[in-house]
Amino acid sequence: MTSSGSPQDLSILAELERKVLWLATWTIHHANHVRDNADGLKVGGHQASCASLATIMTALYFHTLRSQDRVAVKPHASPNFHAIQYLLGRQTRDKLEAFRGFKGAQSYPSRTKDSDDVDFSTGSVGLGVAQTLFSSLAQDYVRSHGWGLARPEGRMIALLGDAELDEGNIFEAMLEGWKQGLRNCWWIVDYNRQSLDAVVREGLWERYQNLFRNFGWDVVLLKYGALQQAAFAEPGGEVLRRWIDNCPNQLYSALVFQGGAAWRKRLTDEIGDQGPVTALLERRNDEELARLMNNLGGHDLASIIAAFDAVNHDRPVCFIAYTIKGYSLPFAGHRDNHAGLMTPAQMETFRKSMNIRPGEEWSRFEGLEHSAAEIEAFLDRVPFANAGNRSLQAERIAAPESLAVTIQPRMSTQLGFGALLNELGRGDTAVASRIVTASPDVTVSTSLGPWVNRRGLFARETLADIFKSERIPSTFNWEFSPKGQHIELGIAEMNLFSALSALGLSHVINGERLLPIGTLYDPFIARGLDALNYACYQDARFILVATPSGITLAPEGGAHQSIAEPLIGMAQDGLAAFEPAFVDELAAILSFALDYIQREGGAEPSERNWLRDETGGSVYLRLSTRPIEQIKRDMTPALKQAIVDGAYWLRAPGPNCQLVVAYTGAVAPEAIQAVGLMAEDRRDIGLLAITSADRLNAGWTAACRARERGLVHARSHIERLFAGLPRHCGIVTVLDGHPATLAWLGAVSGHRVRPLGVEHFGQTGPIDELYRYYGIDANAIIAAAQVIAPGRPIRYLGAA
Ligand SMILES: Cc1ncc(C[n+]2csc(CCOP(=O)(O)OP(=O)(O)O)c2C)c(N)n1
Ligand SMILES: [Mg+2]
Repeated sequence: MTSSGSPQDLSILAELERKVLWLATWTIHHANHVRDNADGLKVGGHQASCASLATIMTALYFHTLRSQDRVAVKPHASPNFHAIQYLLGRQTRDKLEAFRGFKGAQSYPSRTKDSDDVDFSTGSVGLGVAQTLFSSLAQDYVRSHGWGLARPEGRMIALLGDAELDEGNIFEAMLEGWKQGLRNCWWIVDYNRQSLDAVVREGLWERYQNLFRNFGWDVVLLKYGALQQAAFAEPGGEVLRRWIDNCPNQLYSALVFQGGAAWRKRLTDEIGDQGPVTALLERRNDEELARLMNNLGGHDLASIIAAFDAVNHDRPVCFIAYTIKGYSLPFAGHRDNHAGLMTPAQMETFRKSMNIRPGEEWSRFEGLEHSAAEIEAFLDRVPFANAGNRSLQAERIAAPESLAVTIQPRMSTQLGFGALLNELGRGDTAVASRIVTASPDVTVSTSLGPWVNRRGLFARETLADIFKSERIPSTFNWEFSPKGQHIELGIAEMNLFSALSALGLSHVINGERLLPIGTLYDPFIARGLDALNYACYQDARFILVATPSGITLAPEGGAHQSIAEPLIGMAQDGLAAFEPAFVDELAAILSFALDYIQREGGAEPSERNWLRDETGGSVYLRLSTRPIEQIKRDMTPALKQAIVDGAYWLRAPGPNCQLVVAYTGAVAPEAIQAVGLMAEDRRDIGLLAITSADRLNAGWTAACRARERGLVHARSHIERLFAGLPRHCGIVTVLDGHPATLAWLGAVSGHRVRPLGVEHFGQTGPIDELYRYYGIDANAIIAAAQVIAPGRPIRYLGAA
């Protein structure tokens, strides 16, 4: 294929464009009007949004893309994507017929749920866009470390709706991209000047243009199609151009909808008395006039291809392509067209205009002027489709069975994390070389400093540490180099998650395994939560270390206290959450995590804990800055297993157990103290250390499901732990987080539970006072026990 698109190719591309539009709209129509939707719900569709991007996507996929390029497609252009894949023989008719149905082609392109080679999932607008930027940085990271150099560099491309640019995460990403020297990234804005509800403000393109240029991007405006450019060259053409440039978005949309006669009337009224332009208008009939006015840059194949072909550098480029939402469909330009569906009668007219015979709607080459052989031959030459499997793989890196760490008598889990990474950083192991850390301006305060001192900061270009060269004493070595292994991000937590999402897909995108570890303060997970959810949804693999957490961060300030995060850890699909209390537990969990994030396998649950551990996932570690007395013990394989499964008896309950105290995380000393103080007044007390409420809960519900399917012997880890507990014993649970995190424990075997935790926040102070104030100190545990496990008065109540 010639690079600029020969006339022959262009005419085939034009046919393919029509075909893409037909298949996309038909797929939506089929799901709504043909398929039997027993529940009577319209499944909806985005025919207008598809029409808006059909030309650009045709140019991109059938001409411009190379196999190594990766694309995030605007969510509601999903039918276009599936149609293109179908034409390339990579999507099945069955999946299209089941569009938006169970296991059918997905409403929004999905890496994990679609079968037709989706590079990046989309759906929550803005996130796929940022993903391409961070994927480009991830590619640079991989190549700078000398990996994957046998493969050509890919371009990371986002096709985005103009209203997506309302999402702040895009600008956060742009700023970070500028700092990191972004390359090989294209964002193509489908500038149809319509969002879901409305027509967008005037002149946005100019703000975008300035913004992008400010951040070092090239901006290419695709405003006028070839027909318009030719008309502007005619006598009077300049007047027409000026009218177009000055026409408000609302009016342009309305006239597009109304068609040729309305155009003529409006143009004649407004510029018809200005000499040669009258002749220009009169030379065209209504239909031709409408075609001319609809001929915006984003619907002109030749202009689009020429603009794409003209990029001969690796700087980031933003294309602002003027388009019409609903282009060539009956509701083109109508403000309400976002969820608009063509009626069966309109679809019938459209089918005829496409020369498609009834019953041949799905035929790949139906209604085309070129022969099937010509089209096939063309498709065979499409560069994007010609390099085999684009979903890459990478070997697993053997994770160490155990991690070395010197445990001090009193230590916090956060300090333990720093020490563990420091030890990892000291060694010359494969695992250490593949770890890449990232933090949004909290590298030092999350204890990554020692690791960074050993492994350096990453930048494509070496940058010396001036403090060091000036011999100013500093604890930290802040040197940037292409071999550095820490990515220092600005404070935007959204960017941390987008970066983890990109780094965590390196094995499939770059064919090179990375082991990403991101650190941030626990409360700020909420700031990037949608990006975290998005990263998990597309099965990116990473370890998230959140510290400090809870009210235990005490003097750090009330505004920073986190309550809901343990529940997020439980509820977030694809993320295994842990909250260890002791550093040896953390070491066990981290060595598990380094392996777990690399797993991908069958979904069969293990009979041992009923977790689907073989499928792997990402990991969230909720840590604390509170130094607590460490337990001296051997980490036996059985203990390590129990820690990873989610819980173990720190003090096993006796046969007549009246009370169990179950705790998670930094409140371990309070739980231990309370149990000690109650030992004389309640028989056989058990003390349960819970390292992962998430995994305990998941194993339990999975075992319940298994029993309901008839596997009567299925038992989860928590059911085994509770097996010997008498019915009458009470359970007091406690954690520095929302009490619901552990409240469900009572449902496992029918015990009464008093869940303690934090429900309100904001008061700053020392840990002991805050624990007392919020009711998670030893005394609160004893008071709860006194009520839930009645017996003689507990003498130390009030003494703790
Ligand atoms: C985070 C988020 N908020 C809201 C939505 C709902 N939504 C889907 S599309 C859309 C507007 C799309 O407008 P634009 O991006 O311009 O695309 P167009 O349909 O014009 O192609 C909205 C608000 C969403 N998908 N994600
Ligand atoms: Mg739009």
